[in-house]
Amino acid sequence: MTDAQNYLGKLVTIERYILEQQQAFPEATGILTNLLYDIALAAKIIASKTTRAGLAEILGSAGEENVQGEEVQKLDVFAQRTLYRLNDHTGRLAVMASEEVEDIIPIPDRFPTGPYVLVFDPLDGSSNIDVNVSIGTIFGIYRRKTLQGRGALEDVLQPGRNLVAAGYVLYGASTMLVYSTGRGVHGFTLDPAIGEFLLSHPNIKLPDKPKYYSVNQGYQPYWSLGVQAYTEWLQRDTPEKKGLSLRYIGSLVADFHRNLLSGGVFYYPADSKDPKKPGGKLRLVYEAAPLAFLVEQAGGYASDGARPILDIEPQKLHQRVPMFIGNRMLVEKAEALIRQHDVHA
Ligand code: AHM
Ligand code: MG
Repeated sequence: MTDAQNYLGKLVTIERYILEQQQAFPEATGILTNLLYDIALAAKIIASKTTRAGLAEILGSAGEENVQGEEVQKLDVFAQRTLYRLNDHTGRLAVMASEEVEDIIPIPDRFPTGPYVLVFDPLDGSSNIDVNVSIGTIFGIYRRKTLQGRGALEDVLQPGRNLVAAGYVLYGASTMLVYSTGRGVHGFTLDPAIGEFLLSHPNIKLPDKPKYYSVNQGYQPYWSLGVQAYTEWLQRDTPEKKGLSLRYIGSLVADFHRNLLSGGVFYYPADSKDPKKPGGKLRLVYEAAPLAFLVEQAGGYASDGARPILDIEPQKLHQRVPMFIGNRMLVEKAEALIRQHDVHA
């Protein structure tokens, strides 16, 4: 019986599912399991705030404070603080790093450290927050490399291949948490009535027949010849596939999630529009590597146009990287056309 059949029609909470997965590893300490619970809890807290996002200013009496006397926080700041506060004192982490924070985030001296490293983008798709369009949280978990003490930069600067778990939370029409610990990709939908994430998408695999390509086509004039040729190839019927439809939300998590379920490719290539950002827009550590881990677990592939995202050793915390991610056949075609048109251009 497949995993999916096994769980069909059953009410399975994320807690129970993670615990059952852990039981396959008798040597597991439970630390990773608890870390995943903490992230699920953070997701619920952030989700409850996102559904009230537009109300903050109305409820706030003087603009700066809401009715409870709390400062009205921007959602991304709130998400950052929530993830930090739930994880700084648990003894499970050596260090954290966030897209919102310039340096690594140490565990305060008064708390114990643990064996794992948490990297996250607390609220991705910031341009969509104010217009009530889906946004997301992305996270990755590594084992620490340093042997003792507070974690260091080298614990964070690991290639995606070393990830032990990764996932995202999508705050959309419903809230979903999708994660992998290297044994398939599993999706849970939050039932707000009972406050539980319930298993809704066990063992997600990319469909064989892709439907969508997702890219900010507004930058087309600034793309390389290879990326232009690739886009044109995606649009046409070819022996490998039917021509794909364009869908672009501008929230990485939402665009990735849709393509994961429907098949397709998302790309954010380098472009010549902003000379300050020659390497694309997305961040290797917080965005590209965790999603690359997930896509491989779902049978797909992620590349920077030349090599697997998962093989890239980050040199800097906030390093940007071009990214092509989705069905393997589609991403390999991007590599081929870039090789053909750009490499010796
Ligand atoms: P952010 O981290 O500032 O939110 O930026 C990342 C977002 C991604 O969610 C999305 O894929 C991309 O930026 C969209 O960028 P653009 O508006 O250039 O298409
Ligand atoms: Mg981001």
